[in-house]
Amino acid sequence: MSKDVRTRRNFLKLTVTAAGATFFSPSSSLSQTALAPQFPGQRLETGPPDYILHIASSPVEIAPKHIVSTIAYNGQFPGPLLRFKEGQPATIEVHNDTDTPEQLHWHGQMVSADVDGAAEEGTPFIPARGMRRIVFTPRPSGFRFYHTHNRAGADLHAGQYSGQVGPVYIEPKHEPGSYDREVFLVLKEFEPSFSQGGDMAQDFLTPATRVKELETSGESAMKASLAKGMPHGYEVGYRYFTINGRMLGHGEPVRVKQGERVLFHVLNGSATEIRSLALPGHSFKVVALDGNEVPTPAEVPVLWLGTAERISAIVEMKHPGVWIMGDLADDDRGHGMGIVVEYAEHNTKPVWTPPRPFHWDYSRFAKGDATAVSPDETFEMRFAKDNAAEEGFNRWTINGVAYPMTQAVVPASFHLKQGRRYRIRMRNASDDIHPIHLHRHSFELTKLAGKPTAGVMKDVVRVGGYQEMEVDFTADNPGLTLFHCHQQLHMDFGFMTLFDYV
Ligand SMILES: [Cu+2]
Repeated sequence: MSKDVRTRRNFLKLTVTAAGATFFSPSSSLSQTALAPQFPGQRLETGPPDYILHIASSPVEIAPKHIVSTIAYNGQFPGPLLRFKEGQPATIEVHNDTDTPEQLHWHGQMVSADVDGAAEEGTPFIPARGMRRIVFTPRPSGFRFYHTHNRAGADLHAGQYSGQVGPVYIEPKHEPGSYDREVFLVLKEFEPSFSQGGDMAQDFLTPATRVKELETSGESAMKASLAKGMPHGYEVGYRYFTINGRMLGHGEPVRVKQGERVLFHVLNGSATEIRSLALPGHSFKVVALDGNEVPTPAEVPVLWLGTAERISAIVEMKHPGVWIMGDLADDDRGHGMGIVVEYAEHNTKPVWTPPRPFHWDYSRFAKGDATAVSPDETFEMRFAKDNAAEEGFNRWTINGVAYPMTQAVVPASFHLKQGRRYRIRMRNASDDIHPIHLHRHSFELTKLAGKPTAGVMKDVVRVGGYQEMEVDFTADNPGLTLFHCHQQLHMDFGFMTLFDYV
């Protein structure tokens, strides 16, 4: 990733074409609202809301006198931490103070489609200069988040390229683990620009087994495209990198005491990037992935998170000093992706030392020796890239079909029966890593690059280039359900599909 990002940032800045933007114009979004299904069960609560959110254009000071202009929640980045109690209904008023209809998605929660915040599922838009009052019962417990679900297309000010990201913590009925305090970290880049080409380094993922057939197919499609004189499809790079909205060295340090156990809740709030995080001289005891407790908590020297992934990890503070907790990529860390961790009574210059080489393996946190329950049915999905096919952007397909760029609601491609257990067998015929997300359900990782596993529950998982992965889920939340790659450039250009209940 690091090398790639650095390369991309050095590419000539490209002018954004207006053409792409028209795919995603507010007017077309509005007309979709009219087509959205009706939800007769929708409640209109009249009491005071638990939270009020305002979506508005806001300056964000990422370093002293260094202000970026973006769209944010309540004039701050990240958006306010929203705390809920599991199973206790909550009311939220979302005011949209912009001129663009918005979608606010409750990522990782098992809510209904009318409040989930995805136009593709039929959630009504929060009208431009309007308000929507929503009611849902927060669940499951743990670290979730909220973010815009607007498509951005070629508009690098829209969708998740903006500052519309905030953490959610749903308090469980009983709090597991012992720690002294919690620290929420939101990783986020600013000032995106387009570039072309660059391979994504992915040697941090293990198992690393590639499938020859997928590789041959992906590589030959790419060669054929380049032979026709096509350029590489657009990628996005960033100028500034932040944790909790401040560049490294310009925010408040995380102040700790020797012997403290600090529970970090880390969210990758990026639109497109995979991030790493290390703290010299310390290790992370991972206790939850995507907010769900893992069967086997384990210590790791580095965290790796795809877009929208969350990791909750306890760090025992036993190495006094002043440290940089940062991304392994020197260039990204040098441009701000880090935060200072400062022990009491220490005030030296913050130190960074790279950790030993480390590979990320989800199954490290799995149930030992367990095998997953057999599914009732298996869906096959093949992911592929049509290089630069959509006005210079890569077009992405699932089983040969790109989700239409001009329309919000299309018929579902996969059909579920309530109560049944399904397996999704994902085969990635591209060289990119895809952080795959299923709305309104959690899935269990059951096979990683050919290796069986069980017990790890997530809502986003990275599928490596030319790899296979299997995840299982129970159809327990009726309604239209969106499945997509969480990389904004991929989801906007076809990498989405819908499940429905029949
Ligand atoms: Cu993707």
